[in-house]
Amino acid sequence: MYHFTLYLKGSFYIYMVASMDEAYINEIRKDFPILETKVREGVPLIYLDNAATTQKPRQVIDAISEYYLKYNANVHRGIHALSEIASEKYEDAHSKVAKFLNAKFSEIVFTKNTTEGLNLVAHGLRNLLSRGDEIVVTRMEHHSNLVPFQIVAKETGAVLKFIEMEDFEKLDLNSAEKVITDKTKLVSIPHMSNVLGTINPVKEIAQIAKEHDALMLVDGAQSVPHLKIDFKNLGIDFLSFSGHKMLAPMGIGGLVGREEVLANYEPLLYGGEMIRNVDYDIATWNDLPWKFEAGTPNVSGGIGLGVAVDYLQNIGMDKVHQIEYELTKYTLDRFEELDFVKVYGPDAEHRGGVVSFNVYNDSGQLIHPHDVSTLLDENGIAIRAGHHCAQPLMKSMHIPATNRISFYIYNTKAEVDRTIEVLKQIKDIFN
Ligand code: C6P
Repeated sequence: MYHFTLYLKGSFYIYMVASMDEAYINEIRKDFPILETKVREGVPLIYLDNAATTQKPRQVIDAISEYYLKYNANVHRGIHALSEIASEKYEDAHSKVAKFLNAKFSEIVFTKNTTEGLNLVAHGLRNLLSRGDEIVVTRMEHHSNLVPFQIVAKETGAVLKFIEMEDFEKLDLNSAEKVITDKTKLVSIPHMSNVLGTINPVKEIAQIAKEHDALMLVDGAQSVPHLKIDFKNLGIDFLSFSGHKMLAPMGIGGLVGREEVLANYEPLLYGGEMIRNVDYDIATWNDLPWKFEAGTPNVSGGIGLGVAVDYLQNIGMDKVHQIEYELTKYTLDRFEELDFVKVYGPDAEHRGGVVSFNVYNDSGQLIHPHDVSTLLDENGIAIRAGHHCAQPLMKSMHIPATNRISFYIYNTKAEVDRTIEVLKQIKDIFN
């Protein structure tokens, strides 16, 4: 609760409040056995690659083990005790996610990941598009929210349009007003950029989309794990996210879809589980959400996602955001002191816990992010370096790649300090 320090007078109280939060983070860290890892002899792990995937708490790992140790069975098929327990727990997980995001049970489709959810929407869009119709995305897309729409546009003769950015920091709302028109059938934006960290004005853009009767999809890969989300209140039609970026295992995620839209939407996959009645020549579809979950689902993953949601709700999403905000603000302030580091994206108030940056030597030459991340790794520090699956954004910024630090609930300011210490050494090596 560092921000309380603003209202308290006297350094003693400031110290007390600050150390309370440190103790709180240390308690959280105890739930993540992997954080005790020594990357190599005497080198502890500093994990700052959470936008790629987060670590998993013991509670989630235990829930997955429990499923396989005690009640492994297929769901919605067997009339036997194990299948009943598995089905109940799997459905419970849908209920937990629905509550977490303020959506209805029928609106929660479990998918493999964000990418699958985005593809599901793109696939169904084929039925709604005619030649000359338009799909609108942004200039800051992850490939997963771009390539599926490139393909659909090519197949249907639709046109792909882009909301422009201002100073590579935020979306330009004037541009959104211009490119979203009555020809637009779908608008899809990232809630939070995985490169710039920018938190985008979803509600405002959804309102523009609505004025033109366009569907609104949000790529929530980087927001659902970090922000309090109210699906209903956002006024959107679809929201896609990944479990593995929010403490859950890999291979599970969700697409939230407005019930009225999902009811008439085309599934991505056909087969078992998603049907109601099948004849040799025709079939009808199951109720929501099962119409979109063809085949045997990832039952243990779904249950793990439910437990991850419990874990986050115990902390509280406001608190999650606060922890990340403090770390991000601290990092941006410390980077400001360093003349050899260039940071991309907006200030801490307008971004989530993602900080992309580049490092330059004393002659002003870029030290390639792959070299930086390799040397950080030698010191046990895991960050991501590269184009972050956003090649068009990198090209428009005229940079080959960036380094990226990304935070979650278990990171500390001491980890940021250590990273900066090593970055200074790296700069000296490249002089
Ligand atoms: N970004 C990163 O390191 P999947 O792979 O389906 O779980 O998530 C795809 C995805 C979609 N949109 C955004 C904004 C994302 O950040 C990601 C995943 C990871 O930035 C892996 S490339």
